[in-house]
Amino acid sequence: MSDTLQTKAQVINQFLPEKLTTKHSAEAFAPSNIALCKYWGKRATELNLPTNSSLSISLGHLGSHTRISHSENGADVVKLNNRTQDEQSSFCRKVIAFINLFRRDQSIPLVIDTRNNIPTAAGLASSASGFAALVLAINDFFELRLTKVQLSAFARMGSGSASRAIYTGFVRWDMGKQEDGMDSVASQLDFQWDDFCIGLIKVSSAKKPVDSRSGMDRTTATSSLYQNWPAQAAADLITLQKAIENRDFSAMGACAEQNAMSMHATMISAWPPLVYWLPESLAVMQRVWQLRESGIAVYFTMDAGPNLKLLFEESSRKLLETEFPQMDIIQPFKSH
Ligand code: 2P0
Repeated sequence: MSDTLQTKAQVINQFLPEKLTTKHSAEAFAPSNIALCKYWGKRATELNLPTNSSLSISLGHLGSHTRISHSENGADVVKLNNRTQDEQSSFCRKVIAFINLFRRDQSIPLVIDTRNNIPTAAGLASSASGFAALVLAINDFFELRLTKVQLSAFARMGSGSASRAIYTGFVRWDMGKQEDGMDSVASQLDFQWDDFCIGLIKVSSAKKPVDSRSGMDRTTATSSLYQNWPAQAAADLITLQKAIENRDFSAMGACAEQNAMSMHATMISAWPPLVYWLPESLAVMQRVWQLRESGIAVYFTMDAGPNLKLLFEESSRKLLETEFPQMDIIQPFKSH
């Protein structure tokens, strides 16, 4: 797997005016998303170019709000959930490094204020919605008039899954094949599924020992099962898209669950092994399998962590709320 020769700065620079103009302030929102066909592995790390296409469902009103305004004191200020972040913190450094791709050498001190409304109890990553909201706010603040394709490509350079967070509903991120990644972008599938429910079950709030970026790198470098992954993901993407088009909930759920388990199989066979599951994760999986045996259409998916996301329809909601009282329920297609 070789890295592309182009840097983020080189790719982005082609789409920027020489001298930036600025607004007084700009604000943007991007939703969090959960992959039904996972992004797992990169063919090029600098631009976060994936080895497979992926498909996600966005989480409606749950995500990140980012506001950009001029800083009065001549220095950048980065805030997260109303708290000013230390300039050495990894959050602050990531945000400033990303903004600098656009600001380049122009002295425009900024206040970048991000608020996540993802319930802390949900155990969801916020880098996808965070980078998508940031790129949308940058586009507005600097009056760049970028297209959605460009916004998705630039969000991907912050975090792969952020490419999908430019859109709502069902979103497909095509892996693309160009070296500059400008064809590795997401698009929205034109399908509503009003009864679709996602149940977030958090089994642990402990910081995970290996973050998903490192986990992905370790898996691609050391797991012999990984070689099967790109072909399986490609087949799953087709199955999922058909199931969504046909409103076939069981076909959709079964494919999403098997896709997540296959991704975890590649992690488990990495070295050193990556087992994100906790005993409580397995207990929830087993309960889901029992419920399915008894005729309830419920499936799960999991990311690089111990928490589960249940997939079900409105008709099973009451029963599942009783089974899993700790679950946060999201209906991506219902307005709140
Ligand atoms: C996904 N994950 O499709 C997959 C499933 C985790 C497991 O996207 O390195 O934070 O920033 O591109 O986007 C999490 O990985 O990785 C992720 P980077 P990212 O949702």
